[in-house]
Amino acid sequence: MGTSLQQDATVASRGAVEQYDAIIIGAGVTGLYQLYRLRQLGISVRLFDDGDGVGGTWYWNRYPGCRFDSESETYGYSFSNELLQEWDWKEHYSGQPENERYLNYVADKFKLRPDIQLKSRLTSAVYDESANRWDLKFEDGRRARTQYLIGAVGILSARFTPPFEGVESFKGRSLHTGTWPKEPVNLAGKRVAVIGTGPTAVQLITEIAKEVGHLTVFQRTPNYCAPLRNAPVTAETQQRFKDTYHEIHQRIRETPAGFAYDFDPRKTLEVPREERLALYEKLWAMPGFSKWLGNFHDIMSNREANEDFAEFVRDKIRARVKDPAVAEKLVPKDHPFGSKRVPLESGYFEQFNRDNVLLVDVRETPIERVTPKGIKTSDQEYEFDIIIYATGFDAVSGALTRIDIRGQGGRTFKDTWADGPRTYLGIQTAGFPNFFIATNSAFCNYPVCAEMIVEWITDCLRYMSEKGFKRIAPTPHAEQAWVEHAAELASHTFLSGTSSWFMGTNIPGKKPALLLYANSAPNYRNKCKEVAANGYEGFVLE
Ligand code: NA7
Repeated sequence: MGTSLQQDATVASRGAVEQYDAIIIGAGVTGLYQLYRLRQLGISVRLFDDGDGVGGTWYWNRYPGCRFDSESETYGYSFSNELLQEWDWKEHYSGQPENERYLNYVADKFKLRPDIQLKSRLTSAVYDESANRWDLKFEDGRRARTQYLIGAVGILSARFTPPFEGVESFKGRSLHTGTWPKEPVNLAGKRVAVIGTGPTAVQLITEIAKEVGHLTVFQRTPNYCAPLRNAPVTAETQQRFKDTYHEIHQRIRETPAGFAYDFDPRKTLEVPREERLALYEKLWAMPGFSKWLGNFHDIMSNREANEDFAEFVRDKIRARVKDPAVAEKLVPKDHPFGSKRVPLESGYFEQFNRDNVLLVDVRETPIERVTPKGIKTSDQEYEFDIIIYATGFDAVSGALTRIDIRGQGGRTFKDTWADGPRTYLGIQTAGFPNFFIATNSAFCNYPVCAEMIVEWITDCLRYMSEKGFKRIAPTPHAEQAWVEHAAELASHTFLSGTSSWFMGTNIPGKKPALLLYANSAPNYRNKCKEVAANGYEGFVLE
């Protein structure tokens, strides 16, 4: 494909405008695979990333304790049997250093590096309608022009620090978990604050509590944390993975959320109490998200069913925390189980039994400001050497709306998405031709749907080349129907009642909207396939 395109693709020297057929933004799981696939089309393609290494999420989030909460064997790429056979996962829930090594291994194995430009932050992308090209500007002044622009920026990459008064005034060290330094951070003996108790903080706190001098955890919302039950992968299990990858991948493509477990089809409250409890205990003893995604199917739609399991989890928390007053603060009571991402933990609650760990409930005593010495709540000033913001991300839309993207008629992407994501299939937005959003925004184990989206985009570009099309964008009608359909699905969940990154309500001023597509992954995949099979129904190809 693309010989003619390739002919006019000239990589200009620095200072001039570089020209490509396709540009990918982001060197994470999706971007690397997209690069691999597009190169197979024979077009000129360049991948740009802000970091000075590949890995995306697994490059940036190098805070202590960072690891998968997906099973390792389901997170690796499935596209290359050679890769599957070569790579040994050391733990069932692999840690960040190994995950970063894995993605570097992939970049080397498939010789992706020559087409990757690191330390390049995209600041603007403007569509030139007459030439059907995207003009890109990077922070360092670099400029590039491309026919196809692919945003593989991830759903959790735009870091969020709450706008506390005085953040800049703090004289100690401030860190965000999402931009953790490469050099080791010496926490030994230090007075450390962690703001946040989401999945990131839960991993971090468990890891650092034993090392720091004193740790103060500022909690706004307690979470239904559940045991991860990580373990090393034995040689025998490793071999089993390698021998059965075909079955593993087939299974995770069939389940609703891309994991190797499926919901129990029975209705919670129709199952006798003793039997229910036996299932809860069984799930609790199992690793990973089994207690969420292997539970009765109606825990995510029926309040009473949800409450039945939520109470089981609350008792599990109470049993682990010695001081009953601290335990009650750690017990979530104001939102249903699963309406926020369930943090998986390996000894989190026990950290609050340590003498050097203090829990501050910021609903009781709100943070008033950050001071030069530490954090001032309505109650007192706490002094720190280090403040760690484990305060999450401007999810899904943030990474794109922070770039100045302008489509047809100068329309900005930020304005277009002001009320929430506006897409068709999650992949394209009307008025932004040849701009593809290569992120998995389904409720799905990330790489499982990301691989599908990359393949869909690749097939689409191949189809366009074969048919002589130069431009693709969804019709406003197809987009509107998709937005309504996504909202309709969202209305059947109870996610909208809880503040979380799922809803965007963790970001002050962000309009509440479910940011993820609340359909099962197989339904989503089938819909994408069907659209392609019908000649990209709902898209205008020119
Ligand atoms: P999350 O899940 O968004 O958690 C952020 C945490 O920071 C959460 O406990 C928030 O409390 C807390 N937060 C945010 N703003 C404030 C303010 N202003 N004051 C006090 N506390 C605050 O991000 P994570 O990084 O933990 O996890 C994101 C995803 O990464 C996760 O779902 C996994 O998929 C991987 P809140 O709950 O909003 O009251």
